[in-house]
Amino acid sequence: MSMKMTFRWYGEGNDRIKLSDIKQIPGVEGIVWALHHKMPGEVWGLDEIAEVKRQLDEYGFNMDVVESVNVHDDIKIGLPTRDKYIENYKATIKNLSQFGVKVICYNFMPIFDWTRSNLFHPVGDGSTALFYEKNMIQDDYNAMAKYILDFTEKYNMSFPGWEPERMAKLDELFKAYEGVDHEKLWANLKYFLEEIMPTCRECDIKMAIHMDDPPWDIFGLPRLLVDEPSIERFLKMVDDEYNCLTLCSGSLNANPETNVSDIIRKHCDRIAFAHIRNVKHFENGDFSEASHRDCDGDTGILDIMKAYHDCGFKGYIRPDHGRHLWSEGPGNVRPGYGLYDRALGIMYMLGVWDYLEKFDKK
Ligand SMILES: [Mn+2]
Repeated sequence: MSMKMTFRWYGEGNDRIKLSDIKQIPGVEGIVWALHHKMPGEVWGLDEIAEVKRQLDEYGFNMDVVESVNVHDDIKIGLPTRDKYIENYKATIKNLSQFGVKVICYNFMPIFDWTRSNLFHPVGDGSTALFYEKNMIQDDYNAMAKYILDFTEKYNMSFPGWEPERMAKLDELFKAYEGVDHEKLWANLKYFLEEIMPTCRECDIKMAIHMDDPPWDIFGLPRLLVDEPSIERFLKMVDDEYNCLTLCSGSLNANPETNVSDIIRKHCDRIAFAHIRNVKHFENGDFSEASHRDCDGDTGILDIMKAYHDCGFKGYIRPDHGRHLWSEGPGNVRPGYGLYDRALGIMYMLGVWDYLEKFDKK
């Protein structure tokens, strides 16, 4: 058994890409999915999950990986009400297990999910990509949130982790996180994982935490999963085979000091899910997302594929964000999640993988 290629899809009526289009990309076995209308903390119902299964079954895709079941802020803050939301999380895990789900990707970032300053930055060849301008993401969280929310409102979209209901209460949220420093957040993450691990074991579902993106504190909020030492700390803190990683090469390599392939070689047995993406760095600390081709960025896509191959990786892989190509642009594409560049990324990754399988078999 080898690694399994997947493709992220935002669901019927929420994603312009059709399952029938994804079916034509060679090698895709599964859809990385979620119930995107659910607020963090809500239980995912059996009927709702069954409906997605029906849609995916029609094309022969598995639904093994969910991204994401979002964690309620009260759990991250460590409020007494967290226990209620943790019970709900367990109920969702149990319901997902009835449909054969194997991996739940989630993150433990306070308030903001992935953060960028420009969603359609010109790459130079006519395409656009997500861009991070370091100077723009420092003090004024309202300006950054306004940029993202104006976009989602204008084009009638929602981004996971950027629910308008939550974002409307940003000042309140920041107040609630006062006093939640790195150590407090680590403790709250440990509490959450220790509570749910028995359910994960019983249901045979791996929890796979996504790295923080970008991998450093923003707006004074602590971020935990940022480099190799913090990954090591995380895995030792709850040393359980169901406590795993979604290793995101692009998130980690936003810090050019981080060597992603070294992390893969060290922790491969605990990587349940791999996000593969390339990042191009600029001297002033800005970065742009790039095509999956190794030489188009600095992340080391060839080294990453080789590391997974050498380790005999059997988990799930997906291309992470792609550029927006050809006619894709604001209004007709979900930023980072167009069809074409992610399909090209899959062909590049499978090309490398097939070559290694044939000529570099250990
Ligand atoms: Mn990712």
